[in-house]
Amino acid sequence: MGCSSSLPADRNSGRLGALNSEVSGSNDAKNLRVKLVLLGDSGVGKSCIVLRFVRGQFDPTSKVTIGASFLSQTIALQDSTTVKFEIWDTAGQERYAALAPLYYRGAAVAVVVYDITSSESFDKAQYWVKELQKHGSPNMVMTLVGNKADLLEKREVSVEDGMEYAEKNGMFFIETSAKTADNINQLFEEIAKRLPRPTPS
Ligand SMILES: Nc1nc2c(ncn2[C@@H]2O[C@H](COP(=O)(O)OP(=O)(O)O)[C@@H](O)[C@H]2O)c(=O)[nH]1
Ligand SMILES: [Mg+2]
Repeated sequence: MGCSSSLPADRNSGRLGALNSEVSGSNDAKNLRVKLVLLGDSGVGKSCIVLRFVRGQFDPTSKVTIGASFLSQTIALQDSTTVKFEIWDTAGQERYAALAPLYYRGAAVAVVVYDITSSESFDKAQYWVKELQKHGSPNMVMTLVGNKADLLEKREVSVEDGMEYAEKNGMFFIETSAKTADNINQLFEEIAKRLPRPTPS
């Protein structure tokens, strides 16, 4: 079981519909639009992170993601720029690694997620980082996320290990909880701040 960010309701919801509007057009210096992909082992909480960020919800009983789902969310930064994240929440890439390049091709941002209660998922995260270093776009903003930070008593991966690995690989690192909402908005705000800005002509 897990979060499903692919409910049919997405399509017709006025709020998301408005944000999804293609009228917003292309990037300018003040309004960025970026493709973001999530990668990581199955069950680490990728869909829950997206759902928490886009809808402010956590639903531990909803279904697993089938295929890939697409959601978008726009945030405003202090300098009055807006960033529209077009979020590709993948499933299947966990098992069918060969499909993954289809998802991360052209992505400006990759969020690699592991579960702090699973050292196996941390190994898997490192696999994805290497994969992205080999095949992703060279100036991709890469982020390492240790999710389920609320499950402290079950922790298998230390903050230091996460931080050290991220630092070595030039990634931004944060621990989150989709359950308690801890650091979820911060994650996306920090990504937004690190995006390369188009130079005004
Ligand atoms: N305690 C806790 N459980 C979480 C958290 N995020 C996700 N989960 C649970 O982990 C399971 C997998 O989540 P899901 O988002 O479907 O993982 P995905 O396969 O990576 O998309 C679900 O049962 C969620 O309820 C979290 O931050 N804390
Ligand atoms: Mg999922």
